[in-house]
Amino acid sequence: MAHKVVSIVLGGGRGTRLFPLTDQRSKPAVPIAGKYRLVDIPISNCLNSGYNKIFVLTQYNSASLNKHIKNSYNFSIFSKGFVDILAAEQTADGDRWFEGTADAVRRTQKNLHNVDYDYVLILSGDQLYQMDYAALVDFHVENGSEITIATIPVHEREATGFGILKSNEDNEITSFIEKPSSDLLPDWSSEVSPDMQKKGRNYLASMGIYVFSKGVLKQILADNPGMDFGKEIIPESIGEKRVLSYQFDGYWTDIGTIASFFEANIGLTDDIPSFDLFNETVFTRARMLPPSKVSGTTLNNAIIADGCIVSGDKIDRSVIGVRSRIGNGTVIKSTYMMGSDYYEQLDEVIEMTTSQAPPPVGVGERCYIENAILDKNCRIGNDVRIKGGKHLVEGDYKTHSVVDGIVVVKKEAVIANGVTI
Ligand code: ADQ
Ligand code: ADP
Repeated sequence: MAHKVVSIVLGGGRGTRLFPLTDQRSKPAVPIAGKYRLVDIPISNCLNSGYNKIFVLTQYNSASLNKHIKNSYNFSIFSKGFVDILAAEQTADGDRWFEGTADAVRRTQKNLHNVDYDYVLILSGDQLYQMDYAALVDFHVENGSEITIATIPVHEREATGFGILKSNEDNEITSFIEKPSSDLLPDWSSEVSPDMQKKGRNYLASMGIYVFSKGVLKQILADNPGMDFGKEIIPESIGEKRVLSYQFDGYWTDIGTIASFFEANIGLTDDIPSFDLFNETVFTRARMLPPSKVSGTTLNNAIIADGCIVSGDKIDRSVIGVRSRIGNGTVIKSTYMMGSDYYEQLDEVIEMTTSQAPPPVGVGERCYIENAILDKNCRIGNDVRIKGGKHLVEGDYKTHSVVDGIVVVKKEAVIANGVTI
């Protein structure tokens, strides 16, 4: 049976861990996989699960996010579906920012009044996975749960970054600790399947995906002043409410840091990728772009989005985003190039390459680029060499940042001919 569900996507706090990608845009608007935005992942999971009443909560609204949502998600008036953005700065009761995930939901609850629902599905905006939420909600209803947390076994080395829990044989969660320090970890391992045990995934982590029954969420948010689900609301509900664990065994990864974001994007180019873009539809804006044109380039595990003009020498284990232009003789390895928002006309490009003007949008001729993320609309001249790695000094520079050895060239950055990073 289809249950009445409203989905709330936690679109992002300050997004500092993804800096500089979040310097000029809100986290949900960060481009992934060459043609999508982060927010398309949870929204697509909702739509593929049959849930089309969706709020996206974000700390600050950006023209880019609004435009994306408005142009991507149009529902027929008969479906009553919507994707609405609720930004912290627009709330009437003061201009206080959302102070945490529970605070964000608490302060947007009034927007739910006009929606017909029995269950609230709360989702994170910075994870890459495909999941049928309808199975999760069915589990919640069939087991008489009040709060259900989607969980996944994780390895010890990751466990300190998650909420870790223990459950009994009826899937009831008996204890929960948010991001335990490593000295506490030994007490928190669980019995997991032999397959997971073999992989060393002995800790049951919260995926930050919650189902609440309507009245339960209302009551908790009224009675518990906690600002965060992970720090206060969830641990304090254990023993008070019926809180169940719904174990997920598919691929799931957190993409809230530059390193994990980079890995997730490059991982898409694997022969057998963990996240399969060819499986369920990931929805996004339908752009009417021409097919990509490639000349003289050796392509190896390359994902090339629409509207690109590529004449480089070699592209290896890389994702090349919409409208990318890559010049003759250029080599690109283990790089996520996000692409551009617009084209320059051919005569403009010729003018730019023959004058002292900044280089045209895209990557010029004879460049070597490795271990990098190139944000949208950057202009990289000819003979530029960018090679990320541990040898580089971490930090934030004018045109780029170095984070975990990955060079992140900033949006709209101009890198002149011959520069080496
Ligand atoms: P974290 O991801 O560290 O842990 P948090 O920083 O609260 O928790 O973020 C959860 C999601 O909400 C993220 O998508 C974030 O961008 C977003 N978010 C944070 N503050 C927000 C705000 N004020 N307004 C809107 N969105 C906001 C959580 C749980 C852990 C669990 C992991 C799984 O607390 O228990 O293990 O998720 O990734
Ligand atoms: P991002 O994708 O990096 O978040 P935005 O979406 O905020 O960036 O801005 C990109 C938008 O700018 C695109 O939707 C595009 O339509 C628009 N745009 C169109 N023409 C130009 C131009 N000449 N220069 C810059 N932006 C342009």
